[in-house]
Amino acid sequence: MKEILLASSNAHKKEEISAILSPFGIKVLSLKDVGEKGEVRENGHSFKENADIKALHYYKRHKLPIIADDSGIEISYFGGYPGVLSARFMSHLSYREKMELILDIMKDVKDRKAYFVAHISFINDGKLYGYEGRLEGEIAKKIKGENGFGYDPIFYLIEYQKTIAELSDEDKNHVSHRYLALKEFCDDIKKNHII
Ligand code: ITT
Repeated sequence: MKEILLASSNAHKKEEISAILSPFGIKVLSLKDVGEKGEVRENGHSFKENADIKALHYYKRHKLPIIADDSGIEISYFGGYPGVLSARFMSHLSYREKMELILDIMKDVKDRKAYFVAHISFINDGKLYGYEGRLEGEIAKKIKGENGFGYDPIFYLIEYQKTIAELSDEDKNHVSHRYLALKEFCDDIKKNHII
């Protein structure tokens, strides 16, 4: 098994990324496994910049192959907001309250288009690689479902007629923005042996 350190303190990301990468013979280590607390200032202006910041930070300290994920939700009606600020937007509110606020603001809005975006940065042997996944959906009318994390209960997939939080973990990991980015990463491993 090849080992990669995940530069993230989000346990949900760890679960999803491990499930997607384990069939490729990759074991994902968490920051806890290497005694890290996971505090990095994410002051980039794009998903790529923030994923690079996280990956480089831990590469300097551990010299292991590092993978980092920076992701978020872009809502068309808000001009793409909260985007890179998805984790920090309205941080005094719980996710449930944030979602209620969004649904309330958008209750009569017709343009409900939204995107989940994930940028995966990978560093090995001093080389930096990047992969991006983008999933189109709609902001649901109601909060629905218990699975997943973050904004999954309001992200509606027309193809499934369900929110992502109503999908099984397995189904989410076959369609998500994170899966789409990691698929490119796995293709690169197969073609170019980057690990
Ligand atoms: P790390 O930086 O430590 O990886 P984080 O949760 O702070 O953890 P981000 O800065 O990348 O990660 O913020 C991502 C936020 O975007 C996340 O907290 C959710 O609010 C949202 N998000 C990203 N992917 C999501 C997904 O698959 N489902 C629901 N919400 C998601």
